[in-house]
Amino acid sequence: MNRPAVACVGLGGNLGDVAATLRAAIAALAALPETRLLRASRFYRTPPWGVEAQPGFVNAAVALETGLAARTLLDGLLRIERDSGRVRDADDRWGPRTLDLDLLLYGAAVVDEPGLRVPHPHLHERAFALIPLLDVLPDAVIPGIGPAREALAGLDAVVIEPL
Ligand code: PH2
Ligand code: MG
Ligand code: MG
Repeated sequence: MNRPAVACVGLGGNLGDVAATLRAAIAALAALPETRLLRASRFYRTPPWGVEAQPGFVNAAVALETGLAARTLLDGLLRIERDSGRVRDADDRWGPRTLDLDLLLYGAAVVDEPGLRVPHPHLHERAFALIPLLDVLPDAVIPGIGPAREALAGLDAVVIEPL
């Protein structure tokens, strides 16, 4: 086992029974090898970001302690998305989806490889990701950016409330 890292995963979706999908996804994340669920955030109703003409989302985040390398963890996230019925080819970028799992943070690591960018490149500009992240890691720091709390304070106010 590698030295464990604290990783944060953002969860979201806007098709189907999203709360049930997110609960099942959190159980699947907790069942990944070498991985322990540290905390799960509340579930939030969030306005669509990026492409606005689509249904509202439910978003959440978890903190995991994991011995998996970032790439192996990402493979696990993609497998859980597929198992939930997500068909990536049918998705538009930023369009509607049943389940989206994004690796937001992997300890203090900065990774920029094909298919794997950590911290998530849009994390600091998305209240729907920062608010659940702060539930699970109130002192989260985004490498190269700064405290997550400060990133959130710099964003336009949007209405994001727990379910
Ligand atoms: N995900 C997107 C695009 N827009 N908006 C909200 N509110 N929540 C999301 O999870 C989301 C989004 C692409 O992954
Ligand atoms: Mg996403
Ligand atoms: Mg994604």
